[in-house]
Amino acid sequence: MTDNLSSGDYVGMSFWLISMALVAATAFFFVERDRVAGKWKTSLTVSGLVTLIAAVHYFYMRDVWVATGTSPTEFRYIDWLLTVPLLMIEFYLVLSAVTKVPAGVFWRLLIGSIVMLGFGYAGETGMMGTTSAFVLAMAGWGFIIWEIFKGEASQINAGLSNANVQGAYKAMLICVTIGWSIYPIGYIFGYMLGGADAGTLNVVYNLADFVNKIGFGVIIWAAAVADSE
Ligand SMILES: *C/C=C(C)/C=C/C=C(C)/C=C/C1=C(C)CCCC1(C)C
Repeated sequence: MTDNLSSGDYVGMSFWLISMALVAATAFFFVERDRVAGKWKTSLTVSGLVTLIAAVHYFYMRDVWVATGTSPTEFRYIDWLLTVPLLMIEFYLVLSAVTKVPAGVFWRLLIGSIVMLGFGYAGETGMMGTTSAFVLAMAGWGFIIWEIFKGEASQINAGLSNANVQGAYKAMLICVTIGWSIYPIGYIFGYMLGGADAGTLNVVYNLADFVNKIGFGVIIWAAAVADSE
């Protein structure tokens, strides 16, 4: 696909902007890894992997959009299927930087993610009714939120004596509740309320990825730097 970005294609431009921001963020997280204490290095590596995986998907998604003007749903969900579990691992890693965390925390967050994304995909591709798929995907997301607000992860965090980790945990929690809510809002407008155009849906998803992949990594980076000094 070699079609060019045309001057009025703002959706295509948003794909382009986000992909470049993801490339820059990847370089940043990998280089900054040198600056933080050993226990934080894996967290920064994972942040860089999230933005790297997303950057590559964004190159393909942009091509699909520019060439066809349709939603690159398959690439988007393959990206989410890889990056969302990696973001969930971050909760485990950030807590593990300062204490022992049982693997169950990670498994519950992973299961919630897979339920959320599996039903989201089924709804977006017409394998299921859009409303029933939405309800089930919301349940998966609710399960994640429950784990980090009230479940074992939150109890471990409450028991810590490290203000940097707790600050990062709180900011990550806000990301997963407020930042992530942009996706179901996009879905509602895209598929439920009579259906918005594909362009609106993609701009919303692109903006959400910017916040929740780069912003999420920056939160962890800031805590890691503060805790290493
Ligand atoms: C980097 C990509 C991220 C953080 C993607 C997150 C995606 C979601 C939180 C999607 C959630 C959805 C619902 C809660 C219900 C409707 C279907 C989805 C999949 C859009």
